[in-house]
Amino acid sequence: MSEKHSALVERMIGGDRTALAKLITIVEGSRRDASGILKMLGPASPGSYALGITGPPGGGKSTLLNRLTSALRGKDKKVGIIAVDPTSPFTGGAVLGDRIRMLGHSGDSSVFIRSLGSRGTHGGLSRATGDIMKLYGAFGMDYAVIETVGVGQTELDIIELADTVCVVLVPEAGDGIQAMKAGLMEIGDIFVVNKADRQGAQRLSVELRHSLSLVKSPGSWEPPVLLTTADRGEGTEELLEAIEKHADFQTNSGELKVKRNRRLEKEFLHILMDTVTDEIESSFEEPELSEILIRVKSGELNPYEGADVAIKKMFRKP
Ligand SMILES: Nc1nc2c(ncn2[C@@H]2O[C@H](COP(=O)(O)OP(=O)(O)OP(=O)(O)O)[C@@H](O)[C@H]2O)c(=O)[nH]1
Ligand SMILES: [Mg+2]
Repeated sequence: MSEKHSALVERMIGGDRTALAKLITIVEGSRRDASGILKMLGPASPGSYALGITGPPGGGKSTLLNRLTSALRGKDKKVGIIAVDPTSPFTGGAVLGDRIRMLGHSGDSSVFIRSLGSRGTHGGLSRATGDIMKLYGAFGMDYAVIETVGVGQTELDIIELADTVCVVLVPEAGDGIQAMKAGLMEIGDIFVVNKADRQGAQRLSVELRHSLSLVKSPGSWEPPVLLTTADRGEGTEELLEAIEKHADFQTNSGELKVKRNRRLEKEFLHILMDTVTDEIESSFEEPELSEILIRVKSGELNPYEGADVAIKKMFRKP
């Protein structure tokens, strides 16, 4: 089996999109298989620049991303997209196809789009998203873009994988307040008021600038607030410029390196804990340990005591 995986990895690195698609499916479906495949990619390479697009549902994130993708393609950049919908039980094309609105790029071999729902992502959506981003990096994508609806903890965990986070809001009643409640003000590097063709866009942008000015600190990045009308493509170039500016700022200040190093540390600890959990589960197949389990189950052994004994046996501690 790993033979087959290594052949797929080789083909994927050589630019084969079908191999990339297959690897994504495998990585999404099983943490163990993902581990085997990602080990083949070697040490963490710089990979793709990770961009996160988040905000309330229906704000025009996908429409904006579609435009942004065209702008990036205009600069000959390769783009890998992951549309994450934690509330959707579906994965794959048919249902989410509509959400992504990327039909304009379907024939472009330098754009790859994947949808992720809660079903089928063994080991968590955030794990799967991070692993797919690594595949995009190995495939040679310049940008790996994550689109997610910014509402809950799962989404916040996912958006932490991004080097630059764009928060997309719309001039609808309470959107600014919602953003603050959902913790979006803290995570945004760039704020976009989309649907600028609608009333209240200017007012929302002023409100946002005001709240951002209150938390400003000298020497740090000052998140810009941009106006866009995504369905007409207005404001896309300015958005791309802001993204590039933020990337440069972080590179020059050293923040990007710090952010990525921290992410690697967190990922490593997660992997380590998952691996230990797997080890523990499989070690109960050994008679010595299953006996401890039986004694705990029957009430003969206190669970805390049982855990101490089990750990000692598992890790061969004296
Ligand atoms: N009036 C107006 N409508 C827009 C604009 N941008 C997007 N829309 C429309 O808003 C609707 C939602 O757009 P999407 O791009 O699907 O929004 P989304 O944020 O990706 O939605 P979810 O992924 O479902 O959360 C669509 O009908 C778009 O055509 C805009 O600038 N102005
Ligand atoms: Mg969308």
